[in-house]
Amino acid sequence: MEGRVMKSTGSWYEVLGEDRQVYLCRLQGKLRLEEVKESNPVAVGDVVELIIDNKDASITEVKPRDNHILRQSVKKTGHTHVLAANVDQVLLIATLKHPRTSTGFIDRFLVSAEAFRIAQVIVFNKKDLLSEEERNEVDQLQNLYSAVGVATEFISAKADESLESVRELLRNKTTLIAGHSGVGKSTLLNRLFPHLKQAVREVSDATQKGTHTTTFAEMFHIDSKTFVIDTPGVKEWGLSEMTSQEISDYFPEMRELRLDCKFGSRCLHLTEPGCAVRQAVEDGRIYLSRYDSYVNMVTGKDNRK
Ligand SMILES: Nc1nc2c(ncn2[C@@H]2O[C@H](COP(=O)(O)OP(=O)(O)OP(=O)(O)O)[C@@H](O)[C@H]2O)c(=O)[nH]1
Ligand SMILES: [Mg+2]
Ligand SMILES: [Zn+2]
Repeated sequence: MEGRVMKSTGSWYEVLGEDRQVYLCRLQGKLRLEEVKESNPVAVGDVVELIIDNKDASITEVKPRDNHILRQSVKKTGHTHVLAANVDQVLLIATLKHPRTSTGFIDRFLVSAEAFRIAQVIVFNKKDLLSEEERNEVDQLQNLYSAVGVATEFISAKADESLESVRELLRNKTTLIAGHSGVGKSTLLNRLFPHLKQAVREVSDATQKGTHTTTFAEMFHIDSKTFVIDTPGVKEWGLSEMTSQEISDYFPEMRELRLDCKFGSRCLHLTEPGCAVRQAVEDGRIYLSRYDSYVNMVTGKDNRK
């Protein structure tokens, strides 16, 4: 029988079978040995083949993935960790404060998603905590990101009565929800789908820096075609495997102008003469904060904030 992995703790897997039952499975030994590159051979979102033998269920095969999202392994063993597989879009929750999500972080996140060829959405949360002025700041960020083709929303997961627009974005897709610890990922999921009961930290935010409420990526089955994946808060997204050239290609507004640069596709838009990208920044056609993020990424100063 085919199934989809909902949760993995390393040795046990929760798999939703075609019969709508959830099975607690182990990996068949052979499968475990074959895998070398990644620290986890089976990830949340994987489509797998199951055998159910009396009371024991095991995963015998992992079907080819449409895509996957990698994360640098926490233990820095050189192994990468597959955070999730077969994802239609990633939804980044960002907050102006409690905690602050920097534009540098947002841009690194978008670049990684571009690299995995996965569509992106940004939801700015905690509107209820913001002053008029701060709300204007978020409005401007929304303009900025819609200009580069990213859908955005501005909400309060806690105070808004209707979150219909967000629910609409998730419909009939597999969405990975990402963002720093404390931005409200689990809160939003609980509001949208109250039966999920995700653990939410109910304490004063500021004193609890660095604690994570959600510790494993976990996928929830909302209806036959809608899945959402809650993830633990991330501090950084690895860019280590990308060349400068690739990074510039993952900024769509720069990719578009690259052939207008004097040095064409060899231009890194740093100090080269006749650079169309730098000209566009000067003319205000490319946002300065995006260009700054780009420069920080390629010069490696800012890879892990
Ligand atoms: N004021 C306000 N607080 C919110 C809002 N959304 C979430 N919070 C609070 O922010 C805190 C963190 O929320 P969580 O949902 O646990 O955050 P998370 O992103 O799941 O965090 P991790 O699981 O650690 O990655 C909780 O105290 C929530 O009540 C909001 O829109 N407004
Ligand atoms: Mg959480
Ligand atoms: Zn250039």
